[in-house]
Amino acid sequence: MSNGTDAHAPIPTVTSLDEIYDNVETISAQSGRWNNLIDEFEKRFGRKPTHIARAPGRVNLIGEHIDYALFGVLPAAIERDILIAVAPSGTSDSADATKSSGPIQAQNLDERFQPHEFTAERHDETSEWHLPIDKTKLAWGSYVKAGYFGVLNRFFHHTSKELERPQGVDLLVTGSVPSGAGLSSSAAMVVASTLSFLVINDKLHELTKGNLVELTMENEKRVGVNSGGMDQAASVISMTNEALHVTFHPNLHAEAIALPKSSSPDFNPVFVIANSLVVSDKVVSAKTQYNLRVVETLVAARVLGRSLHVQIGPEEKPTLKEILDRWLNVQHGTVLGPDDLKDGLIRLIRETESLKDTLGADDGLTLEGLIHASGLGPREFRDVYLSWIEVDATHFKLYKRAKHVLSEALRVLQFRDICIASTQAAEGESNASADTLERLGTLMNESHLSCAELFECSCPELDELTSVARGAGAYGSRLTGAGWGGCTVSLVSETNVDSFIQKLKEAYTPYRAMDDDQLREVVFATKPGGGACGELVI
Ligand code: NG1
Ligand code: MG
Repeated sequence: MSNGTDAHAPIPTVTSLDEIYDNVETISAQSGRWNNLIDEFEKRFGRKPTHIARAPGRVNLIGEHIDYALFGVLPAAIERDILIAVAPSGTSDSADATKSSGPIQAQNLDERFQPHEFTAERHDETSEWHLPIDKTKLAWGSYVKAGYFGVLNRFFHHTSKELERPQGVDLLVTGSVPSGAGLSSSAAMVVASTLSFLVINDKLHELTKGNLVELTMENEKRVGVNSGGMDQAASVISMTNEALHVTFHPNLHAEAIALPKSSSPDFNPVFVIANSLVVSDKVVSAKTQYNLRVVETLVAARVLGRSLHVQIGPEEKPTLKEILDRWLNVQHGTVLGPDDLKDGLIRLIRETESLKDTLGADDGLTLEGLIHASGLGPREFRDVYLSWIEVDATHFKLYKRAKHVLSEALRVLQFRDICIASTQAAEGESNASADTLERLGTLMNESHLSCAELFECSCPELDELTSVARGAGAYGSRLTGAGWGGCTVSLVSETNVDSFIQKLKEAYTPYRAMDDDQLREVVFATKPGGGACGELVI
């Protein structure tokens, strides 16, 4: 494991303006963007920013919708990112330090995104901060607020009379991660905004990278999606040129995985991202899509566990990973090694098959059936599974969801094995062959099929685009991120990248009328980039 992925390592500081100017020579390709942001900040706020926080988006190579079941995933940061220029704006004397924070003025370089101005109020008795976020609408300012709220409640939540007042902050955002595209613009926003408030309030040094991942996970949930921690981990910890195997249970852990390479471009793998141009608005559709899947996979875990005589307390809602560990009698807190985990998954998939009817088979269980299968009373069931999250469904498909999660968790480990073996075989120098690419590609294709048929998180356009991609020479192609729209990721040999992109343009109708610049915005090859705290990539 490289040091940079150590979740306990301290966070290097956000780039200060001095560092930016010191590094201006190496900023090269990105320098226009950074300098423009600094100039615009000065125009709008009358002084230079003191810092720039940067957080990248990510592509998930494999492991979809399993992070919230606490199984490991394999994302990589991409070069596209969110930059936030910040400076303290001081506190106004008239405001009462014990009652409200300094004012936040948030602006976005993209004119479609309106400025937001807000302050947070402190509750008199509990001393908790109050900063309402509208969960029914998708607003970029919500992500800024979510970052702020987390920092306030972690660092400014004390009952002592000597209350420290959070700084007012002016901030200006610019982003190159497309939103609603499964490339995690939301996590990049939350990570960058959390970093901004930490640095201005001089709290950055109090956190490790792992703390930052946990804090940003909590922050993002406040916007309304009960997501796992893949995106935040990838955005914070990723290392240039490596994918990240992130595991969540029993602890957050990140392992850098070198991707296979070959000296022959014919076998050198390149991951190409293609946007289906269907925008997936996860916050708005959470009740019938993302959050519903969270509930389905949790109830599936209970029903499966119960049938396998696993101990589950009435008020608990263990995830599928926790059920697997208990079923295998893994000691609390012990990390199950990859080989034992694979064996366990294979056995649990078999059990799931044999419990197909109990789990609602293909059509799913009604709410009544679901409550019955859980072994809980209606009231207890609602308290444990439905009181904290809003969902809307007539049927709950436990069998299909559990089968997807367990088989996808297995594919992640198989993908990881292939990457590691291809590096080890050549004593550190990866020697990818056609066979390596075929095996990785097959896992990606299987992942897509499972997302489409079992997890039902694809859409006709994603199915079409992945199938067009296979026809255009990809070894494998799958949706990436939550799905229901957004992007695909395809594995293509370096030799074929240009012809692959050309073929997609001809075959996928929404691309046909595009000129080269427009096409480059929606279809692009990517190599793993550095995370917000991995290395300084500017
Ligand atoms: P996207 O839609 O790419 O942001 C979401 C979740 C992830 C993960 C994937 C599905 C958020 C912030 N992230 O990713 O945690 O569950 O879906 O694998 O919602
Ligand atoms: Mg997101």
